[in-house]
Amino acid sequence: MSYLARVDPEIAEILEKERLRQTNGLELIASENLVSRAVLETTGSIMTNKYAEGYPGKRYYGGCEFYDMAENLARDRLKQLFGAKHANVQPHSGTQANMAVYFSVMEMKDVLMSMSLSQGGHLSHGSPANFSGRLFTVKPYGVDPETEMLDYGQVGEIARKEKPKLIVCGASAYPRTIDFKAFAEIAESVGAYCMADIAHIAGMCATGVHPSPVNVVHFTTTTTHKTLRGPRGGAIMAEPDYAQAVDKAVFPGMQGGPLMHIIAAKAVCFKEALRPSFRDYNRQIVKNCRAVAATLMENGLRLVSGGTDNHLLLIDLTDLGITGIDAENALGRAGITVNKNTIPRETRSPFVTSGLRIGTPAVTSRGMKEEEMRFIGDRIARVLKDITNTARQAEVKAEVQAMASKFPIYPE
Ligand code: DSN
Repeated sequence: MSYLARVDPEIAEILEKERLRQTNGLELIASENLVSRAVLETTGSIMTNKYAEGYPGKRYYGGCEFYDMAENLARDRLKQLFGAKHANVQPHSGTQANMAVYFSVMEMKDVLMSMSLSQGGHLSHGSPANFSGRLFTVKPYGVDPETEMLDYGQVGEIARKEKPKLIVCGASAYPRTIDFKAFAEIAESVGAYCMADIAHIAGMCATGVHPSPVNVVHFTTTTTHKTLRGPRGGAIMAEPDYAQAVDKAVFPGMQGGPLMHIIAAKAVCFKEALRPSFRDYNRQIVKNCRAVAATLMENGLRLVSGGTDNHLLLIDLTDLGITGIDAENALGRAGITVNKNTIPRETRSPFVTSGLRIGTPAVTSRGMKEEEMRFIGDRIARVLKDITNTARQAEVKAEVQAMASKFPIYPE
């Protein structure tokens, strides 16, 4: 830090402000987490200095011998973690992992079937605003309007009608268990490829806390920075028949030089995820999310689908008469970071929304348990029920800071 402070005091000051924000507040964004010191150290290491286009043993630059060792470790550990037969750790992000799978087996205009963004899917699953929606013919499925859960019978019907080339399963705002076997069977019955995007639930899939799609579907994509607690990035696991196509789609198809400091940090993350304690950690994420959910419901708030099976929950703000954007801002003033989110049967734009998404990976990484989750659920309800009360928001912010200070992000 002393170098940075001397070279660029403005950025040093921003980093310090952000350190304080993370330390004093509660990060409840479902897709975020806090990396270990070892991952942080590797991410900021000299491994950032080199180009390594290509793959281990087949690079387009000299001097890659240690980069090869790091990438091989990352690939082997990812395979071990999920029991996968082939792994590619080069995608810079989850979206790029998805893009590589699409390009490995699809042509432009082919039919892509996926969960629509407004019902819990992801931008890269075919949103018209994203490359995936512009290049492919997208046929969406959603959740059942009554249960707000996936209806596999309905997914099968859409698949039989639309005859997709690829079915995507996986979501970024779905609080329930996903039946990957059901998706694989539907895909098989219509001769489609099946890809599971487990970006949100990868840590749970790796540890058996959620069923894993690896070796069930043809392709599994993920990010490494959510429940896996690694650096920001993506990865792909594929059945051996598609290994070469996937590797070619990533490089040279879609990316140039891999981010080797990130790949080395992915290797560290996978090693940490192979420890038995990582299963306990993922179990605690779910227990914590259930505790927040129970507290919110006891306070009269409605949750989409009536609860959660995983690391996230969605609050339907309709009955409170407030919008997602106003709720996000009010909680932000109270030191609680969340994001507005569309909910099933949404009537508002994605910039306004009628819902809030809340997740427990980051607070669980700080060592918080059910007692703290009840505190969090209670304070969220207090703020949301009187959203214009800025004095209450200030009061909650002080309480949040006092509670958070007992759970340092990087204890000495
Ligand atoms: N943007 C991420 C999320 O918040 O779910 C997914 O990539």
